[in-house]
Amino acid sequence: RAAATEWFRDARYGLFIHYGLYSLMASGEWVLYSKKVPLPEYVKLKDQFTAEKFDADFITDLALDAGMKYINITTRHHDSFCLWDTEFTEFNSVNSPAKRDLVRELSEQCNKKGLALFLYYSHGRDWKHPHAPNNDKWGGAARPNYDFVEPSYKYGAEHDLDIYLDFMTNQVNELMTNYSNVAGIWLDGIGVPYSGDRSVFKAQDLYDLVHAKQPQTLVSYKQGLLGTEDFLAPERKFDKSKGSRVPLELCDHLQRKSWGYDKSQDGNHKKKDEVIKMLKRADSYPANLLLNTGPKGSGEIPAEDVAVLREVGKELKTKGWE
Ligand code: FUL
Repeated sequence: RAAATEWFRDARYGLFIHYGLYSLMASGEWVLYSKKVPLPEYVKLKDQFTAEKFDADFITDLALDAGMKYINITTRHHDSFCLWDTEFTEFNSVNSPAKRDLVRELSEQCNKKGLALFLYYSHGRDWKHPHAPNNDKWGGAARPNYDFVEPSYKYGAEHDLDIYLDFMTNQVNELMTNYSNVAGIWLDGIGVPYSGDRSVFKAQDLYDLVHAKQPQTLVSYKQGLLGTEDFLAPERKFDKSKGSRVPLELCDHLQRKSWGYDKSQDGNHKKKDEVIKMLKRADSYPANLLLNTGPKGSGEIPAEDVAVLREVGKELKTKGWE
């Protein structure tokens, strides 16, 4: 892992991809929560998920043109929908009209072209799994604040976190088994804002499992849950005075407000100079920049993002990083 860590320190720039059922609603990746979309309605989006323009060959070429060294894709965001062939839930892309394992497609292209692939996995914030953390116990935005009791959610005595932890362990194990050369597991977790005893998430067991399956795989848990993560991955900023023993990665988006595609932001995504500024800022930490694009429902990367990523790549090639 030491070599992987050194590689990561120098990688500097990666492409983050937020893609899922929410992309079809074109209102950002938190739409289920923010619009309190009833679950039976939301899950129907799966029947419209065709991903006909999701093109791993194109995406990996774009990342290379942009001067990036790696890609990170949301294998499963807070809405629970999985982009791979998982045996632990039917709520996945293979079981949709797309009938495709998008993680496999991306993994194959990345391996072929020498790009590293990181896998984003929402750890704990899950708006569909019956046993995921609930608002009563976990506070904050664990579940949508429906005006009714969602019948599938388990509350009170029926709630058993271990069932959910086992589910997540099985899924992460599956990702680590099905795909080779996994560069990183990027856990986006509810554990970070949680004020109680963090050991309840049994995260170390999960990290150990990842490392046992593929020793080179780096693990992060946002800005750090236990302090044993291989790198820190806070959003946008990090308190430099804290210092960091492990590499840092800052993530940010090309849209101005959200990670998942939001139609209302069309035409107003960040421009080349803003991206260069983000890169320089990240470099000054030093940190990598994980820059996000949100493909449309069809899987197509917004044309304005394609253009900006290529322009930045060109500038990096001609002027270098300084
Ligand atoms: C956050 C999530 O809630 C956002 O939707 C996004 O995925 C960001 C990178 O991490 O915790």
